[in-house]
Amino acid sequence: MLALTGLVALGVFVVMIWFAVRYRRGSRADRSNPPVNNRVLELGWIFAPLAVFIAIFVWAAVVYAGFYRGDPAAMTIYVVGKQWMWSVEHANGRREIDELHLPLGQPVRLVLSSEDVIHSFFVPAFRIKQDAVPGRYTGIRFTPTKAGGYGLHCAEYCGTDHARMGGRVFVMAPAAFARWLEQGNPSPTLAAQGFEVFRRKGCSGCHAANSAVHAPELNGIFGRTVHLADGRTVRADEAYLRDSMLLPKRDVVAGYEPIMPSFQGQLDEGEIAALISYLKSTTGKGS
Ligand code: HEC
Ligand SMILES: [Cu+2]
Repeated sequence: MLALTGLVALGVFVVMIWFAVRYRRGSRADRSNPPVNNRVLELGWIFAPLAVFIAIFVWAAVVYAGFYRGDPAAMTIYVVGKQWMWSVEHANGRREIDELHLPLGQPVRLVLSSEDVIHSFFVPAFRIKQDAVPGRYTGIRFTPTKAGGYGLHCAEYCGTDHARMGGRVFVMAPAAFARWLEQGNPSPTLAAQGFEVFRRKGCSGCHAANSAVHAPELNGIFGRTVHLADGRTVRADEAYLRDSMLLPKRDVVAGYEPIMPSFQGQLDEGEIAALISYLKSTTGKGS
Protein backbone atom coordinates (compact mmCIF):
# COMPACT_ATOMS: atom_id res chain seq x y z
CA MET A 1 0.00 0.00 0.00
CA LEU A 2 2.79 2.38 0.93
CA ALA A 3 4.73 1.62 -2.26
CA LEU A 4 1.61 2.00 -4.39
CA THR A 5 0.46 5.30 -2.90
CA GLY A 6 4.06 6.55 -2.82
CA LEU A 7 4.44 5.80 -6.53
CA VAL A 8 1.22 7.62 -7.42
CA ALA A 9 2.19 10.64 -5.29
CA LEU A 10 5.64 10.71 -6.91
CA GLY A 11 4.13 10.58 -10.41
CA VAL A 12 1.73 13.43 -9.65
CA PHE A 13 4.45 15.63 -8.18
CA VAL A 14 7.00 15.01 -10.94
CA VAL A 15 4.48 15.92 -13.64
CA MET A 16 3.18 18.88 -11.63
CA ILE A 17 6.61 20.38 -11.12
CA TRP A 18 7.65 19.70 -14.69
CA PHE A 19 4.52 21.44 -16.06
CA ALA A 20 4.89 24.33 -13.64
CA VAL A 21 8.39 24.98 -14.91
CA ARG A 22 7.75 24.34 -18.58
CA TYR A 23 4.48 26.30 -18.89
CA ARG A 24 5.25 29.06 -16.41
CA ARG A 25 4.23 32.55 -17.54
CA GLY A 26 6.71 33.89 -20.04
CA SER A 27 8.23 30.56 -20.94
CA ARG A 28 8.77 29.80 -24.61
CA ALA A 29 6.76 26.55 -24.64
CA ASP A 30 4.72 25.70 -27.71
CA ARG A 31 1.07 26.51 -26.89
CA SER A 32 -0.45 26.03 -30.36
CA ASN A 33 -2.96 23.22 -31.06
CA PRO A 34 -3.18 21.75 -27.57
CA PRO A 35 -4.59 18.17 -27.75
CA VAL A 36 -8.19 18.01 -26.49
CA ASN A 37 -8.98 14.32 -26.73
CA ASN A 38 -7.01 11.14 -26.05
CA ARG A 39 -9.25 8.13 -25.68
CA VAL A 40 -6.54 5.67 -24.67
CA LEU A 41 -5.31 7.99 -21.94
CA GLU A 42 -8.84 8.61 -20.62
CA LEU A 43 -9.78 4.94 -20.55
CA GLY A 44 -6.48 4.24 -18.87
CA TRP A 45 -6.99 6.65 -16.03
CA ILE A 46 -10.52 5.41 -15.46
CA PHE A 47 -9.92 1.67 -15.50
CA ALA A 48 -6.41 1.31 -14.09
CA PRO A 49 -7.27 2.96 -10.74
CA LEU A 50 -10.60 1.13 -10.70
CA ALA A 51 -8.87 -2.23 -11.01
CA VAL A 52 -6.32 -1.28 -8.36
CA PHE A 53 -8.97 -0.07 -5.91
CA ILE A 54 -11.13 -3.17 -6.40
CA ALA A 55 -8.08 -5.35 -5.79
CA ILE A 56 -7.34 -3.44 -2.55
CA PHE A 57 -10.98 -3.79 -1.52
CA VAL A 58 -10.91 -7.58 -2.03
CA TRP A 59 -7.65 -7.82 -0.11
CA ALA A 60 -9.08 -5.80 2.80
CA ALA A 61 -12.38 -7.71 2.76
CA VAL A 62 -10.56 -11.03 3.08
CA VAL A 63 -8.56 -9.74 6.06
CA TYR A 64 -11.72 -8.31 7.62
CA ALA A 65 -13.75 -11.49 7.17
CA GLY A 66 -10.90 -13.40 8.83
CA PHE A 67 -11.53 -11.50 12.07
CA TYR A 68 -15.00 -13.02 12.35
CA ARG A 69 -14.53 -16.47 10.86
CA GLY A 70 -14.93 -19.36 13.26
CA ASP A 71 -11.79 -21.35 13.96
CA PRO A 72 -11.98 -24.55 16.00
CA ALA A 73 -8.26 -24.27 16.79
CA ALA A 74 -8.64 -20.81 18.30
CA MET A 75 -8.15 -20.35 22.02
CA THR A 76 -11.10 -18.49 23.55
CA ILE A 77 -10.39 -15.71 26.04
CA TYR A 78 -13.12 -13.69 27.73
CA VAL A 79 -12.59 -9.94 27.99
CA VAL A 80 -14.89 -7.66 29.95
CA GLY A 81 -14.75 -3.89 29.63
CA LYS A 82 -15.85 -1.79 32.57
CA GLN A 83 -15.34 1.77 33.65
CA TRP A 84 -12.36 1.98 33.43
CA MET A 85 -10.45 -1.20 32.90
CA TRP A 86 -10.20 -4.37 30.87
CA SER A 87 -10.60 -7.57 32.80
CA VAL A 88 -9.46 -10.77 31.15
CA GLU A 89 -10.27 -14.37 31.95
CA HIS A 90 -8.36 -17.36 30.59
CA ALA A 91 -9.82 -20.83 30.27
CA ASN A 92 -7.78 -22.20 33.15
CA GLY A 93 -9.21 -19.55 35.47
CA ARG A 94 -6.29 -17.16 35.45
CA ARG A 95 -7.44 -13.55 35.45
CA GLU A 96 -5.63 -10.37 34.62
CA ILE A 97 -6.49 -6.68 34.65
CA ASP A 98 -5.38 -4.28 31.91
CA GLU A 99 -3.00 -6.89 30.59
CA LEU A 100 -3.42 -9.67 28.08
CA HIS A 101 -0.85 -12.42 27.69
CA LEU A 102 -0.92 -14.42 24.48
CA PRO A 103 1.13 -17.29 23.06
CA LEU A 104 3.01 -16.61 19.85
CA GLY A 105 1.55 -18.17 16.72
CA GLN A 106 -1.60 -19.47 18.40
CA PRO A 107 -4.94 -18.31 16.92
CA VAL A 108 -7.00 -16.63 19.62
CA ARG A 109 -10.56 -15.50 19.77
CA LEU A 110 -11.59 -12.81 22.19
CA VAL A 111 -15.18 -12.85 23.40
CA LEU A 112 -15.97 -9.34 24.53
CA SER A 113 -18.66 -7.97 26.77
CA SER A 114 -19.20 -4.88 28.89
CA GLU A 115 -20.46 -4.34 32.43
CA ASP A 116 -21.64 -0.80 31.78
CA VAL A 117 -21.24 1.28 28.60
CA ILE A 118 -19.80 0.65 25.15
CA HIS A 119 -16.03 0.24 25.14
CA SER A 120 -13.78 -0.66 22.27
CA PHE A 121 -10.86 -3.04 22.50
CA PHE A 122 -8.08 -1.55 20.39
CA VAL A 123 -4.58 -2.89 19.79
CA PRO A 124 -3.16 -0.61 17.09
CA ALA A 125 -0.11 -2.82 16.45
CA PHE A 126 -2.42 -5.75 15.62
CA ARG A 127 -4.80 -3.60 13.56
CA ILE A 128 -7.69 -4.91 15.61
CA LYS A 129 -10.48 -2.87 17.10
CA GLN A 130 -13.71 -4.36 18.35
CA ASP A 131 -16.54 -2.81 20.36
CA ALA A 132 -17.53 -4.34 23.69
CA VAL A 133 -21.28 -3.77 23.94
CA PRO A 134 -23.37 -4.14 27.12
CA GLY A 135 -25.95 -6.90 26.85
CA ARG A 136 -24.32 -8.92 24.10
CA TYR A 137 -21.20 -10.74 23.05
CA THR A 138 -18.92 -9.59 20.30
CA GLY A 139 -15.85 -11.44 19.17
CA ILE A 140 -12.68 -11.04 17.18
CA ARG A 141 -10.14 -13.59 16.04
CA PHE A 142 -6.49 -13.11 15.19
CA THR A 143 -3.09 -14.76 15.48
CA PRO A 144 -0.18 -12.94 17.15
CA THR A 145 2.85 -13.28 14.90
CA LYS A 146 5.53 -11.36 16.74
CA ALA A 147 6.66 -11.55 20.36
CA GLY A 148 6.75 -8.36 22.40
CA GLY A 149 4.67 -5.86 24.34
CA TYR A 150 2.02 -3.79 22.62
CA GLY A 151 -0.24 -0.93 23.68
CA LEU A 152 -3.88 -1.66 24.45
CA HIS A 153 -6.47 1.11 24.45
CA CYS A 154 -10.16 1.78 24.77
CA ALA A 155 -11.25 3.42 21.54
CA GLU A 156 -14.81 4.36 22.49
CA TYR A 157 -15.34 7.38 24.70
CA CYS A 158 -16.69 5.86 27.91
CA GLY A 159 -16.54 8.57 30.59
CA THR A 160 -14.11 10.40 32.83
CA ASP A 161 -11.16 8.03 32.74
CA HIS A 162 -11.62 6.82 29.18
CA ALA A 163 -8.21 8.13 28.17
CA ARG A 164 -6.57 6.07 30.89
CA MET A 165 -8.46 2.87 30.12
CA GLY A 166 -5.91 0.58 28.58
CA GLY A 167 -2.84 -1.47 29.25
CA ARG A 168 -0.56 -3.87 27.45
CA VAL A 169 -0.69 -7.02 25.40
CA PHE A 170 2.24 -9.39 25.81
CA VAL A 171 2.98 -11.96 23.13
CA MET A 172 5.21 -14.70 24.55
CA ALA A 173 6.83 -17.88 23.32
CA PRO A 174 4.38 -20.77 23.82
CA ALA A 175 6.44 -22.42 26.59
CA ALA A 176 6.83 -19.15 28.48
CA PHE A 177 3.14 -18.52 28.06
CA ALA A 178 2.27 -21.95 29.47
CA ARG A 179 4.46 -21.23 32.50
CA TRP A 180 2.88 -17.82 32.94
CA LEU A 181 -0.60 -19.31 32.72
CA GLU A 182 0.06 -21.76 35.56
CA GLN A 183 2.02 -19.34 37.69
CA GLY A 184 0.26 -18.10 40.80
CA ASN A 185 -3.08 -19.35 39.62
CA PRO A 186 -4.94 -20.82 42.57
CA SER A 187 -8.35 -20.58 40.91
CA PRO A 188 -10.14 -23.57 39.39
CA THR A 189 -10.59 -23.62 35.62
CA LEU A 190 -13.28 -21.46 34.12
CA ALA A 191 -15.29 -24.57 33.29
CA ALA A 192 -15.05 -25.80 36.90
CA GLN A 193 -16.22 -22.41 38.15
CA GLY A 194 -19.06 -22.67 35.66
CA PHE A 195 -20.07 -26.07 36.99
CA GLU A 196 -20.21 -24.58 40.48
CA VAL A 197 -22.40 -21.67 39.23
CA PHE A 198 -24.58 -24.18 37.37
CA ARG A 199 -25.42 -25.88 40.67
CA ARG A 200 -25.52 -22.78 42.86
CA LYS A 201 -27.93 -20.89 40.59
CA GLY A 202 -30.22 -23.87 40.24
CA CYS A 203 -29.67 -24.60 36.55
CA SER A 204 -28.98 -28.23 37.39
CA GLY A 205 -32.36 -28.46 39.14
CA CYS A 206 -34.06 -28.33 35.75
CA HIS A 207 -31.33 -29.36 33.33
CA ALA A 208 -29.87 -32.39 35.11
CA ALA A 209 -30.64 -35.68 33.38
CA ASN A 210 -32.65 -36.97 36.36
CA SER A 211 -34.66 -33.76 36.84
CA ALA A 212 -38.45 -33.91 37.05
CA VAL A 213 -38.67 -30.76 34.92
CA HIS A 214 -38.85 -31.20 31.15
CA ALA A 215 -35.78 -29.21 30.09
CA PRO A 216 -33.22 -29.83 27.34
CA GLU A 217 -30.10 -31.86 28.02
CA LEU A 218 -27.21 -29.38 27.91
CA ASN A 219 -24.28 -31.79 27.61
CA GLY A 220 -22.60 -31.17 24.30
CA ILE A 221 -24.87 -28.23 23.49
CA PHE A 222 -22.06 -26.04 22.18
CA GLY A 223 -21.87 -25.97 18.40
CA ARG A 224 -25.05 -28.00 18.05
CA THR A 225 -27.82 -26.91 15.70
CA VAL A 226 -30.90 -26.04 17.73
CA HIS A 227 -34.45 -26.10 16.39
CA LEU A 228 -36.61 -23.40 17.92
CA ALA A 229 -40.33 -23.41 18.62
CA ASP A 230 -40.95 -20.71 16.01
CA GLY A 231 -39.35 -22.78 13.25
CA ARG A 232 -35.96 -21.07 13.15
CA THR A 233 -32.75 -23.05 13.52
CA VAL A 234 -29.69 -21.54 15.15
CA ARG A 235 -26.19 -22.67 15.94
CA ALA A 236 -25.44 -22.79 19.66
CA ASP A 237 -22.51 -20.39 19.88
CA GLU A 238 -21.51 -18.18 22.80
CA ALA A 239 -24.01 -15.48 21.93
CA TYR A 240 -26.86 -18.02 21.75
CA LEU A 241 -25.99 -19.58 25.11
CA ARG A 242 -25.74 -16.15 26.66
CA ASP A 243 -29.16 -15.14 25.34
CA SER A 244 -30.63 -18.46 26.48
CA MET A 245 -29.79 -17.47 30.06
CA LEU A 246 -30.66 -13.79 29.95
CA LEU A 247 -33.53 -13.77 27.44
CA PRO A 248 -34.90 -17.34 27.53
CA LYS A 249 -38.23 -16.30 26.04
CA ARG A 250 -36.59 -15.11 22.86
CA ASP A 251 -35.25 -18.42 21.58
CA VAL A 252 -37.49 -21.15 22.97
CA VAL A 253 -36.33 -24.63 22.03
CA ALA A 254 -38.85 -26.65 20.02
CA GLY A 255 -40.72 -29.19 22.12
CA TYR A 256 -40.28 -27.36 25.44
CA GLU A 257 -42.41 -24.99 27.46
CA PRO A 258 -41.00 -21.48 27.96
CA ILE A 259 -40.69 -21.99 31.71
CA MET A 260 -37.02 -21.07 32.12
CA PRO A 261 -36.76 -17.88 34.21
CA SER A 262 -34.53 -15.07 33.00
CA PHE A 263 -31.24 -14.77 34.83
CA GLN A 264 -30.85 -11.14 33.82
CA GLY A 265 -29.26 -9.25 36.71
CA GLN A 266 -28.51 -12.48 38.61
CA LEU A 267 -25.37 -13.46 36.74
CA ASP A 268 -22.41 -11.16 36.23
CA GLU A 269 -20.23 -11.32 33.14
CA GLY A 270 -17.72 -13.56 34.89
CA GLU A 271 -20.42 -16.09 35.84
CA ILE A 272 -21.88 -16.07 32.34
CA ALA A 273 -18.45 -16.71 30.83
CA ALA A 274 -17.87 -19.51 33.37
CA LEU A 275 -21.23 -21.12 32.59
CA ILE A 276 -20.54 -21.03 28.85
CA SER A 277 -17.09 -22.43 29.40
CA TYR A 278 -18.62 -25.25 31.44
CA LEU A 279 -21.24 -25.99 28.77
CA LYS A 280 -18.46 -26.06 26.17
CA SER A 281 -16.39 -28.42 28.25
CA THR A 282 -19.21 -30.98 28.16
CA THR A 283 -18.69 -31.12 24.40
CA GLY A 284 -15.08 -32.02 24.87
CA LYS A 285 -14.09 -29.03 22.78
CA GLY A 286 -11.91 -27.44 25.46
CA SER A 287 -12.17 -23.77 26.31
C1 HEC B 1 -37.16 -23.76 35.79
C2 HEC B 1 -36.31 -24.67 35.08
C3 HEC B 1 -35.04 -24.11 34.46
C4 HEC B 1 -34.01 -23.49 35.09
C5 HEC B 1 -33.86 -23.14 36.57
C6 HEC B 1 -33.02 -23.20 34.07
N1 HEC B 1 -33.48 -23.63 32.87
FE1 HEC B 1 -32.50 -23.50 31.12
N2 HEC B 1 -34.13 -24.16 30.12
C7 HEC B 1 -35.27 -24.65 30.71
C8 HEC B 1 -36.22 -25.04 29.67
C9 HEC B 1 -37.61 -25.63 29.90
C10 HEC B 1 -35.60 -24.77 28.43
C11 HEC B 1 -36.19 -24.99 27.05
C12 HEC B 1 -37.15 -23.90 26.67
C13 HEC B 1 -36.44 -22.60 26.34
O1 HEC B 1 -35.61 -22.61 25.45
O2 HEC B 1 -36.72 -21.61 27.01
C14 HEC B 1 -34.28 -24.22 28.75
C15 HEC B 1 -33.33 -23.86 27.81
C16 HEC B 1 -32.01 -23.57 28.11
C17 HEC B 1 -30.97 -23.43 27.13
C18 HEC B 1 -31.11 -23.63 25.64
C19 HEC B 1 -30.97 -25.12 25.41
C20 HEC B 1 -30.96 -25.58 23.98
O3 HEC B 1 -31.08 -26.81 23.77
O4 HEC B 1 -30.81 -24.76 23.07
C21 HEC B 1 -29.81 -23.17 27.81
C22 HEC B 1 -28.43 -22.97 27.22
C23 HEC B 1 -30.15 -23.12 29.21
N3 HEC B 1 -31.49 -23.37 29.34
C24 HEC B 1 -29.25 -22.85 30.21
C25 HEC B 1 -29.60 -22.68 31.54
C26 HEC B 1 -28.70 -22.20 32.55
C27 HEC B 1 -27.23 -21.88 32.34
C28 HEC B 1 -29.43 -22.09 33.70
C29 HEC B 1 -28.95 -21.57 35.03
C30 HEC B 1 -28.37 -20.23 35.03
C31 HEC B 1 -30.77 -22.55 33.41
N4 HEC B 1 -30.84 -22.88 32.08
C32 HEC B 1 -31.80 -22.60 34.32
C33 HEC B 1 -35.51 -24.73 32.06
C34 HEC B 1 -34.71 -24.19 33.05
CU1 LIG C 1 -13.78 2.33 27.71
